[in-house]
Amino acid sequence: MTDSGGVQDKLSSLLSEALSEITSADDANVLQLLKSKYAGRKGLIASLLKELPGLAPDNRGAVGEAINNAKEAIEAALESRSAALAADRAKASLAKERLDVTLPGRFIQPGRLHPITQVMNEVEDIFLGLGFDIAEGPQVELDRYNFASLNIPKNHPARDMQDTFYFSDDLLLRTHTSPVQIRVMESVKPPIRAIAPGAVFRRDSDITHTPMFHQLEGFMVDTNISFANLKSVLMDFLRQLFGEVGIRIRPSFFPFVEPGAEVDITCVICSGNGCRVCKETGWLEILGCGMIHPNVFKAVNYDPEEYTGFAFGLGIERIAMLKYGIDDIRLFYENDLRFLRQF
Ligand code: 2U9
Repeated sequence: MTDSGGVQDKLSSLLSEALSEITSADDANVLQLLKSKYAGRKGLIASLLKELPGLAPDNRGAVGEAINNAKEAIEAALESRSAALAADRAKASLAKERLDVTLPGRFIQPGRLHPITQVMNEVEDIFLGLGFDIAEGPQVELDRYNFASLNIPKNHPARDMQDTFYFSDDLLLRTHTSPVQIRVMESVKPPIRAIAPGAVFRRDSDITHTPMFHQLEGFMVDTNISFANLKSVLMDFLRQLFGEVGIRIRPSFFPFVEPGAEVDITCVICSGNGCRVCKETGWLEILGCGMIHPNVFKAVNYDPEEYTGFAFGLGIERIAMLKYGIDDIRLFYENDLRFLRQF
């Protein structure tokens, strides 16, 4: 027979030990361990309860009740200590992670379109307004589209290894966007009114040439298209792009047009008085153009007796340089943000 006084003594020392350990616990893991040490299924309270059957029957009720009270006291202490620790943690993190909602936000530098893209878009918009469609084609081209169909014979200097990037005898990087127009004419019948904007490639590099640059070519084909139509479209375009400038048209030669011409505007830098940019002439060459050569029509199976058409081409970088007074084309491709942010 176990002595009930002995169990009571054990219980009261267990309780005071538990309460003192719980009040001095300073982290949630320690509390968890204390919970299983005292109040768990195999804890000290449970092992005291196992001693009940050994007590005199008269004492069992009172001792059992005392043990249950002690268990409840321990559980209440665990709970209140756990709440106190949680409150301490919240207070500490509030003190450490302070958020000042009145601070100004960080400025994010907005992106912008590259100046060449801006000028390209501006030129495209003018021609869209004149009723032209936009056509595109591959940058890696066949000799046939880039040269042969454009009346550029085998021995023409434009085919020279010094100008063209070749992959093989037959395959090259397009040197102009003219092959796009050949592809358009092969796929549809006139009337056609389209522009071909895009990157082109030539083996050339100095302050006015980069190996990759952008062209915008345009053409119009129908019955009875004349040089007067060409002149009117180009004058309209140049007035929209540059305002009320002087315009002159000079004869010139390109293998894919006949007659061919070049168009000048009065120098935008010196207003025609003569300066370094216009080489003292007062004029700036702005684009090339002409009436599409009958041999080009024959190459796409158009009857040159039935159809006529005009074509023109301009370099976007050159337009951008004149528009913004930039004297070195390479600035466009150095990705210096101090330069690019100005546009
Ligand atoms: C087809 C028929 C004719 C397009 C033309 C020019 C004249 C011209 C230059 C401008 C500056 C090239 O970028 S640049 O160096 N282009 O002077 N382009 S006529 O003539 C065509 C095109 C396609 C089927």
